[in-house]
Formats: sequence, C-alpha cells, structure tokens
Amino acid sequence: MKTIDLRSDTVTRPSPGMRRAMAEARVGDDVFGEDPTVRELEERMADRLGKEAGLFVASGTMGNLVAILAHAGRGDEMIVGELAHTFLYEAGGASALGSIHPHPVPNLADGTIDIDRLRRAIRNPSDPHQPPTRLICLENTHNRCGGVVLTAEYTDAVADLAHAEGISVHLDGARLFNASVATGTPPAELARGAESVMVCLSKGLGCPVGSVLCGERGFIERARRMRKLVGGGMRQAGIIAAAGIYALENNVERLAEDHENARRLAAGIAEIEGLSSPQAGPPPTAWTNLTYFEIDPDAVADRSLTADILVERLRDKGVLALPVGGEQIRMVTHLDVGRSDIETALDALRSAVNGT
Ligand code: TLP
Repeated sequence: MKTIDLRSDTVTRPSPGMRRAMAEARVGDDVFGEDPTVRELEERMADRLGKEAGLFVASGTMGNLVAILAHAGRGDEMIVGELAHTFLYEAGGASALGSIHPHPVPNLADGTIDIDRLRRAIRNPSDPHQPPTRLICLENTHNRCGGVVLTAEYTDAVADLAHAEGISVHLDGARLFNASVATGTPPAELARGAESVMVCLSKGLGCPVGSVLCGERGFIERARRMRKLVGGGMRQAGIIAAAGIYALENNVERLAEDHENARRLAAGIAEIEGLSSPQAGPPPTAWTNLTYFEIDPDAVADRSLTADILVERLRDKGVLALPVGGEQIRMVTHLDVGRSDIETALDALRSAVNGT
C-alpha cells in the first residue's frame, strides 16, 4: 500500500534532478568561506529577497535563532505572536541561549497582530523596570493561522511602527515562496519592511535540508558568528546548497499546484459530515498549502471520535495526518502528493469518520 504523507511539506524526498545537482556540486570549506555553491545560493536568495547578503543555515529553527541572537541581547525583549512558530515550537531557543525575553501578543485569525496592540506592547525605553524592546517577529505564511498570507502592506505598517521606535523586524518566512506564488507578489516585496528574513528550502521547495537567512551585510556577519556559536558552521555544505539552487530554478512556480490541491482537500473535507475546515472558506488574503480541520462533536455520528482516533484510522488506511492539539488535525500538500492522492486521502477520511 502506498503511503500518502500529508503530515508536513518537510517530508518530501529529493527528486532525481535535485540529487544529480547535489552529486555534481562544486564544494569547498564553507567555514573558510570557500564553498562556491553555498556562496552562490546565499547570493541568489539574497537577490530574490531584495537583501544585501544571505547565510545558509541547517534549519528554519537555526535561521530564526541566529537572526534573533544577532538582533538582540541579554535582557532585551522581542515581541512575538502567541501562535508564532518561534514562540511555540523552537524549544525556547531565544531565551535558553540568548536570554532574550519573549513578549507574546495575540495573533488575529489572519495571522497578523493588531497594530495598536503592537504599539501598546512596545516598552518605555526610559523606564528601568521594563526590558527594552529590540525586535518584532512576524511569520509569513502563518502556520498556525492556517497557512494564511500576510500582505506586504501589513508588514510595511509593522515596520513603520517598529522603525519609528528604533526596533527591528524579523520575518519568519519559512513558507515565503508559498505566500509569493499565492498572491503574485514578489518575495522581495513581502520582505521589504523587515531587516531580516528566513526562508526554508526543506518545506514546499522540496530540499532535504537547509534554510537561508537574509539581511544587510553587517547583520549577516553578526548572524554568521552566532551560527558558529550554535555549532552551525558546516564544511562542504555545497552538497546540500546545490539542492537549494535547484529548487529556486525548478520548484517555485509549481507551488501553485500544492495550493490548488489544498483547496480541493479543504473543500472535500468540508463536505464530510462532522468535519469543518477554515480553508474551505474565503481567505483573509490567500490560503496556501496547509489545510487544518476539526471534528465537530455535535455533528459527527460517532460522539467518541477524537482527532487521535481519526489520525490512527487514517494511518491504517495509508494516509498520514498531524494532530495539532485539541480536536484539530493538519494536512499539508507538497510536491510528493498529486491530485489523485488527494482524492484517495478524501476517500480514506470519509470512511475513517464513519469507522468503516
Ligand atoms: N514547522 C514544522 C513543524 O515544526 C511544525 C511544520 O511541519 O510545519 N517557521 C515555521 C513557520 C515553520 O512552520 C517551521 C517548521 C519552522 C520555522 C522551523 O523549521 P525547521 O523545521 O527547518 O527547523
């Protein structure tokens, strides 16, 4: 039985073309700055994101961490959405390793943070009781808010507020190319307000590993030191950077297919009695490749059905989904699942809900 893995877009395997590019990559010692393929990837990504320089890192978590460590120091505060990946799922790295104080504020359903709420969260720099606010973190697309896109105008508005107070903005753009393809907005426009932006290669772009952090040259040099500090200086990393270059050339425009598949999936889910998905409804800006859904205990025939039971039944039918707390389940489309897999997954879901 073929497994249809919809837990995340991180599960993709490198394609034959990508593997070829990796096998043939020119390499050197990147800690000495001598890996030509890593340099090429960093330059190309910086160019795509409208920034001066780039830094290749092992993961999205490492990219966010070294960015935060390069922006802020011991006792400084960073304002972050309470549903942000940096706040929820990165092992508290900013505080554990940087002694940076996170200040969570509510995310709205569209992934944004209300601007007035942000303004109120900024500390009074002349009050010695308060930690100085150094950084605001945003996320685009916003994962826990359903893969929703933040507009360039919103990020600009946050940046205007931050910059007026001498505060920097970091953008967790793990899925920024999804945001770009879904709205037809160049990634550089989506990132223009932020001093730094991190983009993942190992999600929708289909690479086995890697992320790139971009920003001004001086900032990237500070981040490079932080990358060394956390053990992220890699040697002949061109082998994996080559996958990133291949992805930029081959796997960006095709993200539109993942978005269409996610729409179909959400629409199909919404037709199943007892399930509902926000992504089946109209998007605040645009939905992308994430589909969240919930069991409505009052509408489902089997009242004892929980997300964990449903995910287990799906697994028995060869479909993998991710329970994400409460009665919510996430399914993610990516380049290793096609349209027919979506129909198969929907059939499995229909029978799993009915216990058949
Ligand atoms: N997210 C993963 C899991 O951690 C949940 C996923 O499957 O979605 N920012 C955002 C918005 C992310 O969604 C993720 C990964 C990261 C950062 C961290 O990237 P990695 O996993 O490369 O450290």
